[in-house]
Amino acid sequence: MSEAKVNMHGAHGAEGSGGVSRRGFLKGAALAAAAGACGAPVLRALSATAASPLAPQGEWRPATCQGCTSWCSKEVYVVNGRGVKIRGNARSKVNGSASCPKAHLALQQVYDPDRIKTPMKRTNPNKGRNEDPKFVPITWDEAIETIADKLMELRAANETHKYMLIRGRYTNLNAVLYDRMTKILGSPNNISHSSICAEAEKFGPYYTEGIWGYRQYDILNTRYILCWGADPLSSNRAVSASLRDWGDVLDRAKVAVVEPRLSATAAKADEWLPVIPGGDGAAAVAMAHVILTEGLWFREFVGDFTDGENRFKLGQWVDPESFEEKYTHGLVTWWNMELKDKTPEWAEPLCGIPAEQIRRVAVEFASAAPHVMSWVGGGPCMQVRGAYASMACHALNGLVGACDNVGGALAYSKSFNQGIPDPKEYYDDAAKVGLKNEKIDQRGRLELPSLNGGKSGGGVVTNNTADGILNSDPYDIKVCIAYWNNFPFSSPQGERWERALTKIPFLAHITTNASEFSWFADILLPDTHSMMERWGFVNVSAGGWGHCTLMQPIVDRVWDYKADETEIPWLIAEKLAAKGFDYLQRYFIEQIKDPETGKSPTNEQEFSLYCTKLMTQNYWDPAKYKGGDRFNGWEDFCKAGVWNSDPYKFRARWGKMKTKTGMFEFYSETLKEALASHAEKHGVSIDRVLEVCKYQARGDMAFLPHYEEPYVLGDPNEYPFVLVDYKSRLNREGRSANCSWYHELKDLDPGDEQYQDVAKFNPAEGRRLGLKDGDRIRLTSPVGSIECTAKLWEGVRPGTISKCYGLGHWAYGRLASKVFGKTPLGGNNNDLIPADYDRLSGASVFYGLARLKVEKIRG
Ligand SMILES: Nc1nc2c(c(=O)[nH]1)N[C@H]1C(S)=C(S)[C@@H](COP(=O)(O)OP(=O)(O)OC[C@H]3O[C@@H](n4cnc5c(=O)[nH]c(N)nc54)[C@H](O)[C@@H]3O)O[C@H]1N2
Ligand SMILES: Nc1nc2c(c(=O)[nH]1)N[C@H]1C(S)=C(S)[C@@H](COP(=O)(O)OP(=O)(O)OC[C@H]3O[C@@H](n4cnc5c(=O)[nH]c(N)nc54)[C@H](O)[C@@H]3O)O[C@H]1N2
Ligand code: SF4
Ligand SMILES: [Mo]
Repeated sequence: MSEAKVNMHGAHGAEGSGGVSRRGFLKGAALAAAAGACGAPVLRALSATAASPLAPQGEWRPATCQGCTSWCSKEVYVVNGRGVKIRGNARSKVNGSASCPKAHLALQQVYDPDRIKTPMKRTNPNKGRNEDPKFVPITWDEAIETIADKLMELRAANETHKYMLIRGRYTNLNAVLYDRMTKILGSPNNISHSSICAEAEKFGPYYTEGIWGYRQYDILNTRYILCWGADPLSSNRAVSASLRDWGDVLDRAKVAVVEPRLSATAAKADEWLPVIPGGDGAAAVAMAHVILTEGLWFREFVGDFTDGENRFKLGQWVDPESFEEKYTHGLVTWWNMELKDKTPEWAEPLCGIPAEQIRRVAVEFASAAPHVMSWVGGGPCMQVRGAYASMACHALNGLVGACDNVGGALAYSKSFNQGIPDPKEYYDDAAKVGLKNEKIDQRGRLELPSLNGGKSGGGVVTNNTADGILNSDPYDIKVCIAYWNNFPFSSPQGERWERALTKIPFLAHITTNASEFSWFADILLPDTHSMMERWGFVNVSAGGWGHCTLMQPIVDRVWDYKADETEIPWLIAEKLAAKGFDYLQRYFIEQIKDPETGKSPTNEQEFSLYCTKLMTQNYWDPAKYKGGDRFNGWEDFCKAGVWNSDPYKFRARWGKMKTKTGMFEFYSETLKEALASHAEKHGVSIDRVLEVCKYQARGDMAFLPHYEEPYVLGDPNEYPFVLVDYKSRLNREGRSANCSWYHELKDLDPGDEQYQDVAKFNPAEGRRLGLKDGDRIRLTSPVGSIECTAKLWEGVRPGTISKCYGLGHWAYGRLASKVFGKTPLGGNNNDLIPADYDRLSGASVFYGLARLKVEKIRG
C-alpha cells in the first residue's frame, strides 16, 4: 500500500497534525491489538504515542454522527490528527450539545484494529460461507483497474444493465455513486437499503397527508405522547435530543407506549400498553372510536356536525351530509365503514390491551389535543399488513389536529440542498438501452406494488433483490459494487443473500470493516469512516428545527482509505476514460466544479470537496441565501459544521397537503388512485391486488385506515412464541458489534446483560419451560435457528420472546464474532425472520411475523 501521507483536513484552516508520526501510532495500535481482543485499544494506542502528560492540546472540530438516523451534528476533539472525544455540536438547534450513549462508539469504530487497511483481492475462486476468501493486499491501482475492466466487459457485451450498485447507509453525496454513475454506465439497478429500513412507516403519513418521509416531533410543547413501537430514548430519529429533553417532557406531558416489551421509553412512561404483536391497528381504531363517540375530535381541523350534535354513537350509521369537514376528507366514511362498532372491548382480545386502558389513553390523549402526538415507529408498520396499521396509528394525528401543530407530529423542516446537474447528456446509446430494463428487485410487479410516492413500483424492494439475482429474474447480475451495507446480516433470511452473492461473478465491497457481505466479494476497498475521515452532509429535523450537518475529514487517515461516494467513483471514471469510455469522467469534470473558483476537479480529493461545496452551496454562499442560518462563505460554514433552518411554520400545510384532495385523508383518494393504477397496469381488479399481496381489505376498505389481523408464520402449536425484535440503544445500526463498549454496556438496554445475547421470556412462561437465567438455548422459526442465552424478565409480554438485534456476526471482526469467518457471537435475529414484505410499501417485515420454538442446549 502507498506510504504517502493522507492529509485531508484543513479546508477550514484547521491546524496540521504535527507531532506524532503515523508509524508511531501504528506501533501503538499494533501493541494494543496484540495485547488481546481490545480492552480499550484506542486509549492504549494514545498513551503509547503521547510524549508526556503535557503533550500538545488539540481542538474541537465539527463532525456529523451517523450512528443512527438521528444524524446529530457533533464535535470531535482532535489531538495530533486523531479523534479522542466526542460531544454534541452546541450550534445545532436539532441536537445541541446532547449526546446519546452510542455516539462515543464511533471512536472505537474509527480506530478499530480490524478495519480494512488496504485494497484486497480474493484468491480463492470458490465462494460460499465455508470458503475462506483468502484475501491478499493489492494496490488501489490494481483494484480500480480490475473493476473498470469488468465494467468495460459489460459494455462490450451490451449488458450494461447487468451492473448493480447497492447502497446501505449513505450521505447526501450518494447522488454521485448511487445515482449518476449507475445511470451513466447504463444500468437501472441502483438498489438502496430503504425498504429494509422503514418504508412501511412512511406509508400512513403519505396516504393520509402526503408525506413520504419521517415526521419530527415537537416534544417540548406537547401534552401527550402516544408511542406506537417507537422507543425515542433508545432509537428512532432524535435520540440525543429526546434524551436531553425527556425529563422536561415528563414534567409537562403524559407518555403512553404501545409495545410488546418494556422498552426504555415504556419504563419511564405513565402508561405501558403491552400489545400483542400486530395488534396495534385494533387498538388504534378503538381509540379513534372512543375519540369520536366522546366528542373529542379537534373541530378546528376536522370540522363538526352542521348542527353541533354528536351523532357518532356506537353502531350507528351517520349521514355524510350531516358533517362538515374542514381540513380532512372522508371522516364519516371512515366511521361508517370501520369505526362505528370498533369499541375498546372489541379490540381487547385482538390487541391484548385492557379495554379500560385503551379508553383511558384515548380520552386523555384527545383531551390534551391538539398539543399531542401519535408517534408511529416501525414496530406496528414493518409487518405483512403493516401499511394499514401505519395508516390507522397515524390517522389519530388527524383526528386530534396534531399534524403540523404546536406540540404535535410535524413534517421535516424545509431544507435547501442543491442537486447535482442532470446526467442525461452523458448517456450514450448503450446506456439509453440499458436503462430501459426492468430493475432486478422486481418492484412494480403485481405482487410487489411498492407504492412509494403514489407510483406503482415507485420504491425499492431491497430484500427481494436477492431472489431476483438467485432466479436470474428478470436477468442475471454480473458485476456489483456495494457500499456501507451488509445485507446477509441486516436482511431477514439473509442466507438468501449469501447464495445470491455467491452467484454474482464479480463483486466489489466498499467498507470500513470486513463483514458478512465482504466474505463473498472479489475486491475489497477500504472506506473512510463517515464521522471523521471524509466529506459529506445530511439533513434531519427534530423538535421543530431542521439542520444540514457536514462531515469533514478532520482526522488523519491512519491507513489508505478512500471515500465511497466520491473518491472511488472518480478513480473508476479515470480508469474507464483511459479504456475508452469517458462519459462518466466528462460528467464529473464538466458538471461538478468548485462553486467558488469555477475550477474543475483534478483529483479525487478535489472532486469530493467540490461535490460537497456544490450541493451545500445554498447554505453557505451569501449570494444564494434561501433561509435559516447565514454564513459568510464556505470556510465559515465548515467552522460551524451545521446550518439550522428557520423556525417551523405551524399549520402551514393545513388544507395544502400533498394528497389528491389537499386535505388530511381518512378516506385516501390518494391511495385509491395509486392502487387503481397498479391494478390497471396488471389488468386486474384492486381486490385481486390486495389478495395477491396478502391483505384482508376488499372494496373501499382498502382506502381506509383499518385493522387487519397480523400475518404470522408458523403453527402456534409447534412454534408457541412470537419474536419481538428491537434495536439496542448501542446499535449503530448493524455496525457496533466490534466495539468493546457495546458488549460492556449492553445492560443499558432494559432487561439485557453485559457481554451476552439474551432472549428474554416472561418469567411465568420461562419457568414453565424449565428455563433459568443463563441457560444456553436454541431458538427456531420456520426458516432458521440461532443459539443464545435465556433470561427471564418481567418486561416481556407473555406469548412473545423479546430479543435485541445486533449480535450474531460471524465475519465482522475479532470482538464481533466468536471465531472470525466461522462462529457467530450470539445469534442474528434475521436468521429467524422469514423474508416477507408489506407489499404496498415494499418494506421488509421484521415484526409480528416469526413464530419461534425454544430448546435447551445440553452440556
Ligand atoms: N432484525 C433486524 N434487522 C434489521 C434492523 C432491525 O432493527 N432488526 N434494522 C434495519 C434497519 S432500520 C436498517 S437501516 C438496516 C441497515 O442495514 P445495512 O444498510 O446493511 O447497514 P449495516 O448493517 O449497518 O452495515 C453497514 C456495513 O457497512 C460497513 N461500514 C461500517 N461503517 C462504515 C462507514 O463508516 N462507511 C462505510 N462505507 N462502510 C461502513 C460495515 O461493513 C457494515 O457492516 O438494517 C436493518 N436490519
Ligand atoms: N439506538 C439506535 N437507534 C436507531 C438505530 C439504531 O441502529 N440504533 N437505527 C436508526 C434507523 S436506521 C431507523 S430506520 C430508526 C427506526 O426507528 P423505529 O422506527 O422507531 O424502529 P425500531 O427502533 O426498530 O423500533 C421498533 C420497535 O417496535 C417494537 N415492536 C415490535 N413488534 C411490535 C408490534 O407488533 N407493535 C408495536 N407497537 N411495537 C412492536 C420493538 O420492541 C421496538 O421497540 O431508528 C434509528 N435509530
Ligand atoms: S448515534 Fe444517533 S443519536 Fe447518537 S449521536 Fe449519533 S446520530 Fe445522534
Ligand atoms: Mo433504518
